[in-house]
Amino acid sequence: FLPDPKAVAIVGCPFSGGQPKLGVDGGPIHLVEAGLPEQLAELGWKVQFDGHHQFEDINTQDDPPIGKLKNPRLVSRVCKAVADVVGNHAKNGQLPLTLGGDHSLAMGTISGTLQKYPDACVIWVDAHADLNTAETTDSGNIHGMPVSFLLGLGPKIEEFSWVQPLLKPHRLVYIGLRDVDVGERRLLRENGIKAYSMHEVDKYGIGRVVEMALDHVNPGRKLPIHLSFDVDALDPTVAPSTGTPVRGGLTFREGHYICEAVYETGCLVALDIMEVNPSLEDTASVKQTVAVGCSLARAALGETLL
Ligand code: B3U
Ligand code: MN
Ligand code: MN
Repeated sequence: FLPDPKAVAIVGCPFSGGQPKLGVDGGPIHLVEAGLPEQLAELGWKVQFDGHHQFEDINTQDDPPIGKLKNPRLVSRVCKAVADVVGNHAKNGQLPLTLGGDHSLAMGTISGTLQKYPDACVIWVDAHADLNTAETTDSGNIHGMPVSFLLGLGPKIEEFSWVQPLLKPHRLVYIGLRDVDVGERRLLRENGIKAYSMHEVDKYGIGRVVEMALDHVNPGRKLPIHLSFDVDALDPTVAPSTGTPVRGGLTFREGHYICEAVYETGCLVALDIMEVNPSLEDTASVKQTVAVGCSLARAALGETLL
């Protein structure tokens, strides 16, 4: 099932409609300007990057909330477009690398991956579970909800009817959680979704946690893997420029170890690097966060293994 040996397609998604803070749409632009395409080429990848994705403009006046959901039409249409772009790259035998932008985009990227690889599993690295439904969400920010759409949890919303609930709870695993809402905890429990929080990272170490996570979603290491990495999984001292930093996160090495171990399986078919926000914090912090985003991507594409 593996993509053409070493062909990656960078999907730049300057999009911020899934959350309220300005600037996260600058993430992909900074990651590319920092030289990510060239860095991947240097690792021996054939890199396709045709410029950042252009999204249709939907005026906020024309996009009132549906229930609590904010910018629902905009988020839905953008994610649908991203699903098709990612799906087409996958069908082409390329590994889509999506640069966010906010994490609502993963509703699109994972839908795209599942078009080509219906049995793919998902490793979701994040401080948050992003599992709220239209019922459980407090904030109404859709970047806190993409996983529930992919799993088909919660009330059906006409606007999002294009999202096929193809992800099965036992094909999803979380690493890095430490800020999970009450409703999300219930959903994790009720659906038997495996999650390795920072507590487990401390208890077992990152090596054991990644092994257990892989054993859970991908027992024989035969299934395709979609790795969706929210940089807020990292400690704010490591990745400060992100919309919702939470202290007590992954170290630089723990984050990279996850990427390396996933690369090592030979099963990686799609990668997201999300929630880099270059308009938050000082210049040095932005530079550091962008550099970390690039090096996570390189680690997942084989840089650190000799
Ligand atoms: N769970 C909260 C907070 C949140 C989720 N994802 C991020 N923040 N980045 C929510 O809004 O759903
Ligand atoms: Mn997230
Ligand atoms: Mn997060």
